[in-house]
Amino acid sequence: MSLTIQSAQSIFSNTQVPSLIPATIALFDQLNVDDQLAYLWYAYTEMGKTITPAAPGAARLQLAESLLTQIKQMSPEEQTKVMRDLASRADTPISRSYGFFSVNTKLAFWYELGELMKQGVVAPIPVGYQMSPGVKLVLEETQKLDQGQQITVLRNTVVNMGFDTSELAPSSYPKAGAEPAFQRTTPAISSVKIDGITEPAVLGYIEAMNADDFDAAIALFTPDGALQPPFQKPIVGTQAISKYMREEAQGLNMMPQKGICEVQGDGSKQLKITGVVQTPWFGVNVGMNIAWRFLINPQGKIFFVAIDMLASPQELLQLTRV
Ligand code: 45D
Repeated sequence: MSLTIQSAQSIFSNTQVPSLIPATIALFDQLNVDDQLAYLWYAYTEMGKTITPAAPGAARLQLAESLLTQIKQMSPEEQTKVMRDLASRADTPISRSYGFFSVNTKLAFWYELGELMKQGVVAPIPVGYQMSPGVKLVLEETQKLDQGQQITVLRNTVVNMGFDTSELAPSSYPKAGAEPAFQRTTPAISSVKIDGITEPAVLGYIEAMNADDFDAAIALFTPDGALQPPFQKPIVGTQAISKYMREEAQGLNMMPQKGICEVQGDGSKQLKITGVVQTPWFGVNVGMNIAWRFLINPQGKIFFVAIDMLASPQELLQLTRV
């Protein structure tokens, strides 16, 4: 019997409890564009009182530089329009360029825009803007989230901005392979120990990811293997996974804590591991509670791994099927 991605997606299906993250984003999506920008600004600055992202490296800003330079030269009205176009995913040249950015370059672009707003170089929220009840509601919902969930909401809204370029031919901007490296905030975690887990492919995966050694991580997958990031569809095939990892998995600290392993009749194994992941954007200051659900084929290769955001820290201990 061959393994399918569809059946792999449903292993340990009790992990996917309703998460407050998509619920909050759904509320956000209902706001009009000015309210969305205002919400994000308030959420971002409010969060900034306790945690602020690390300044992106110069290399990453360089990818966003030509847009930032154009925006700096605009009138405040034009600057506001650019932000509205990004939030409403309008088809404009700037919104298209942004749509081609990698996740981390989108974040770096907004980081810099935020700094320019603080300096008064770029227009802040339109003068006379009155916070609507809708914005208040989404802010209240956001306050119920832990910090790891809050930064995920911000990240995902930033990712969704800009013109949807998924149907367009790839742009030459940014250049392929130009994704700059993240500096690790802490030394790589070398020896991996996970309570209840001895599976070499899993231990090897975590070790490789903690060293940004994506070639080593990819070598653990079957050629038709898949990786499913939080709230996304599976990314299928080692080439696609490799590209994704280079763009989005650099500098992550993965700290799996415990797990369970169930051997199936055909010799494949299903494993669920819970633990904490830190992003280089916030370093050791924010931990995200997550689960990995692995399907290992009888030959010991990774056929499927899903990464899920956990709804609460209690779920770190929730390792059974029911
Ligand atoms: O003016 O095993 C606004 C994988 C607009 C790989 C803004 C993984 C208004 C495999 C936008 C607000 C990657 C899947 C300004 C594991 C405005 C694997 C600016 C998981 C100025 C474990 C906003 C990794 C800004 C995970 C600057 C779970 C916002 C990674 C910046 C999670 C927000 C990473 C930032 C997360 C958010 C990173 C920097 C959640 C970063 C979030």
